[in-house]
Amino acid sequence: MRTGRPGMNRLNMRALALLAGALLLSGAAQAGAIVAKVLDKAGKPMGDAVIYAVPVGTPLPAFTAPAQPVQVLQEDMEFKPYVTVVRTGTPVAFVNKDPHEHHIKSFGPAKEFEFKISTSSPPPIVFDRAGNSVVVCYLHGWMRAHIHTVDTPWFAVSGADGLVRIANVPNGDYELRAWHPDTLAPPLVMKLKVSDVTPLQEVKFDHLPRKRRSKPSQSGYQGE
Ligand SMILES: [Cu+2]
Repeated sequence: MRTGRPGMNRLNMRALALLAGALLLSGAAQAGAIVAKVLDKAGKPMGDAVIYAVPVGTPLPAFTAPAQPVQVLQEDMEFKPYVTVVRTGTPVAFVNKDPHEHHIKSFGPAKEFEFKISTSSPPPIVFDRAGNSVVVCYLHGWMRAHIHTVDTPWFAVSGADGLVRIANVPNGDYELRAWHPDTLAPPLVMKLKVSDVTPLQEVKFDHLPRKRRSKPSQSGYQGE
């Protein structure tokens, strides 16, 4: 039956025109996602890498502080997460979920601080300078975390499968930078053009992940 066809076509045309209009309207704000796979020197997937995109030739969007501070927990006698990445200016709150006191100290250069934390949390700390801070606990030597501050809103940390996804990155030219806590080398830098379809990026480091110091298994810290 051909009688219904012209109507269908008109409908489709109208839908297409609406779609094209919507795309035109959003033209300036078209954004894609950056997806990367992080590998170690042996070619195996590597977690805990900070991947961030710095625009080239276009200014950074204005910073707006998040409504709530980013949290780093002390839970089960560990810092969670191990690696946190924030944009410069972001407040970070330390929250102790353990029934024990922790004595937290950070080593710069990005932000240095030291405090004891039990049931009440100290005020959030504003990470106002780009760079890395290593965070340790003086009472529990295995506890360690990294808070990595970057001057861009587009960042992510790789999972154990090595995968990273940074969503809503406006189309354009970027430097994709990659930092990992187990190397003192400066971040890797790759040029990247973000478009509607940005191919998977491979980020390969020149080191192997270090074995992390684990907490004692037979201690009374495990639960009470
Ligand atoms: Cu502790």
